[in-house]
Amino acid sequence: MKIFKRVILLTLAAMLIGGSAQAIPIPLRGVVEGFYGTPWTFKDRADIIDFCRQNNLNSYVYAPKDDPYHREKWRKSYPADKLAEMKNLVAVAKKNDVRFIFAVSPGLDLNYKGSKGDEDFRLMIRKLDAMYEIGVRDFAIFFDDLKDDKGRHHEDGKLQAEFLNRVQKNLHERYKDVAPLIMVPTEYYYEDMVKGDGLKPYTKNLAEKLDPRIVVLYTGRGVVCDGITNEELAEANKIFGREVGVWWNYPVNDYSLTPDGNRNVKLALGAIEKLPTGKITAIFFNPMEQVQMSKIALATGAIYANNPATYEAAQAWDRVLQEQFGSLAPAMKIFAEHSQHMENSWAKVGPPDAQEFATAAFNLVNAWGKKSFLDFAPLEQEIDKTERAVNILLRRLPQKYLSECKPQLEQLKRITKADRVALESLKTGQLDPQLKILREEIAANEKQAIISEEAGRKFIDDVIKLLDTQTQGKKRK
Ligand code: LOG
Repeated sequence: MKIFKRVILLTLAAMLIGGSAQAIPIPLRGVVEGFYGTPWTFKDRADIIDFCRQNNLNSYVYAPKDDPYHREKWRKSYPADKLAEMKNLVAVAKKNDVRFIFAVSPGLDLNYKGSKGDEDFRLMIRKLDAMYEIGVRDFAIFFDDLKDDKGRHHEDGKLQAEFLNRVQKNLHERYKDVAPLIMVPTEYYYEDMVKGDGLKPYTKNLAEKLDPRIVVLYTGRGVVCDGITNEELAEANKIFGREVGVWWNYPVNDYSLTPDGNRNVKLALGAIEKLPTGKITAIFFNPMEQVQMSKIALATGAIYANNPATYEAAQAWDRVLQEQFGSLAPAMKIFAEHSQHMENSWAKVGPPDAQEFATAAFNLVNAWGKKSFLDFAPLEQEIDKTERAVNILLRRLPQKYLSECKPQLEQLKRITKADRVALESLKTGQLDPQLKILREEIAANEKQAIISEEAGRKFIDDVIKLLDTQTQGKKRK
């Protein structure tokens, strides 16, 4: 009995020590409205700020690329109506205990030298002062995306640093309650900072001259990349001589383009993953124009940012889907599984889409190639499951979500319909002529929605290829 008691006590003690290891949240954590495309409305922003509070995120960065007053016409003051909306938003942020970080991107035409330089400095201060007056206490200046058509930029790291130092000094001399300035360099991802064994001159000069109190944000190895390791973060810290913050480009989808220029055609509905488990000073997640759909990834990001060391992407994803979609969570998970991975020639992030579906399809195609036993059941189940989920969501998802994801749901519906025809074609060994028509319909609709490229869509293409070559083979005989 005594021994038994001791075992229980020891177990309890171990649980207390091990299980309650103190969470260490990232000090600055939140959302950066930093995407290209239609900026969010003030209602969207108030909603996201409320979402931040609920999820223990403490910052919202105002940096919509296509707000002219943020970038192209940065010198201009906000008109009275916009300023009034901004003031309301700042008050909402304050009420929610969320820092409202106001950012300007002056790099397109900022002058650094001479009287023009002095004038631009004055205009920048005027711009920030107007924000101070409506209650903003956090400021950021961004210099990203200043490359020309040839992929070159003409920025001088020393001049940029001097400009930022001067802004920081001016603000801090006049105001006692302003937070350290935040900046994004022109070379903001690792592969753009280095050449051969050394740093490129811009980064070297910027790092050397920049006031050590100014917070630098970087995006990782690339602009949109498949994670950041602790070592990579340490390397960036070393380069800049300070603890850098992370600007994380997921779930942003402004680079998901169709040839005719439509944006945001694929939704990023996966969990945040592969981020550093050690100490980070700041992290901001760049969302999609689709504000409600962004909340899946953002809420997992919040779980991450509140305790990076213990974060488990799959577990966080389940929890978030349950919290946000309740009884629709199982259907939503199936849909989201088909829409996580973002990839193009320069970007790669997010878990692979619908892995079980893709594996079932791969096994079948593979078995066909090897002329071995064809087990149709696993893929048939995946198709059934997906089709059911899509139908449930199209019928029952509240309008605020449906208005953001209906094209993608309908596209997944087209894909699963074609998958079923493809599966039947494999069963009979004959290519159903319907399949190519369905495939063309899918292609035509990719102007609005892209989903499941390497899972559902790939199976259609694989089957067309398999059965086409077979018929051609027959013809040749
Ligand atoms: C932009 C950002 C954009 C994102 C994804 C940074 C620092 N800047 O290529 O505004 O939403 O990539 O397209 C960016 O990431 N530049």
